[in-house]
Amino acid sequence: MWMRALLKGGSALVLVVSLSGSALAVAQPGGVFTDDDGSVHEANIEFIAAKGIAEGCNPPVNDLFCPDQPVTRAQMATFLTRALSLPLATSPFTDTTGSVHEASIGAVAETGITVGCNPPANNLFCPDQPVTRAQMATFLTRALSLPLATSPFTDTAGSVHEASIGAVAETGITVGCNPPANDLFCPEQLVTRAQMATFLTRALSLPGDCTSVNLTLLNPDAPGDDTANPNGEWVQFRNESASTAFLSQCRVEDEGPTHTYTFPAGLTLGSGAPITLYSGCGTDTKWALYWCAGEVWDNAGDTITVRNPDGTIVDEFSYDFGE
Ligand SMILES: [Ca+2]
Ligand SMILES: [Ca+2]
Ligand SMILES: [Ca+2]
Ligand SMILES: [Ca+2]
Repeated sequence: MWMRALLKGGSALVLVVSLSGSALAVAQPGGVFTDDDGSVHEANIEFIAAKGIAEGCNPPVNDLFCPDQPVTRAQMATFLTRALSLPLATSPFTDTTGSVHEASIGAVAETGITVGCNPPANNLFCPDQPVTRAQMATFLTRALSLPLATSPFTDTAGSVHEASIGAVAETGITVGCNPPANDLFCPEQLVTRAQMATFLTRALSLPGDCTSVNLTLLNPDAPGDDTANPNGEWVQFRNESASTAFLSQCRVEDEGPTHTYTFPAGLTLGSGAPITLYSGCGTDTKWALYWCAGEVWDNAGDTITVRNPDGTIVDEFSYDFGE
């Protein structure tokens, strides 16, 4: 008997496990890495690799993931930058010059995910320091704008990361370190690359919150024939809040749910930042998304609705330009 384990919302080519009782009942290697075969994290490791978030640890072959290696702060910056499609930026720190992770470190600094490792000066990032589980909780809470929460664990009282640990527990990104009781978080334990893969996979499957996202500009009439130039029509949104918004799975509708665009997993929008949704096809960037639907917005009149993943309307605009 064969079972294909599918990732929720992810790629189908993830993990194939033999459940037969025969001598051939060895776990079949799946995906591109061989050193994660059979790991409880394998599906998530192969998922983030397929998404381009993580690469192997033995370039240029890259058939190994080194799942048990701890994640450094510099690597964490790159994982988060790729997972959330953050714009690369100049690093404000003095100890990251020349690092291959420098622009990603700049990105997580720019978005407020990290503030440095030597408060109050915070001119250092400590790129080679490993990330603890407590620090990971804070990075993810800031990256996803999660609401702070009371920690359900007994070993996190008094930690500066306590409310962030509560936040990642509340959302199901983490479930504790001592199953099945899971009343401990092990805040000082180092995050392994395998665990990071699982945290990121769970984070990317979280629905976003677009409450702070408003429709700000609209161009329903493309230059020339709209059906031949769908990228000439577009709508622009802006994050009106003071913090980064996590837009995963929010929807844009054209006069009802039949024409629906869903924001990609992991999409964030910085405070005050705009993002433009074009009706035609193209490659998404930080500032531009492509619906690839042909003409969407009727020139004479139409309604644009923005919904949270749970269906609630967060913004709606109708126009009527007459004949
Ligand atoms: Ca594998
Ligand atoms: Ca149009
Ligand atoms: Ca036109
Ligand atoms: Ca329409």
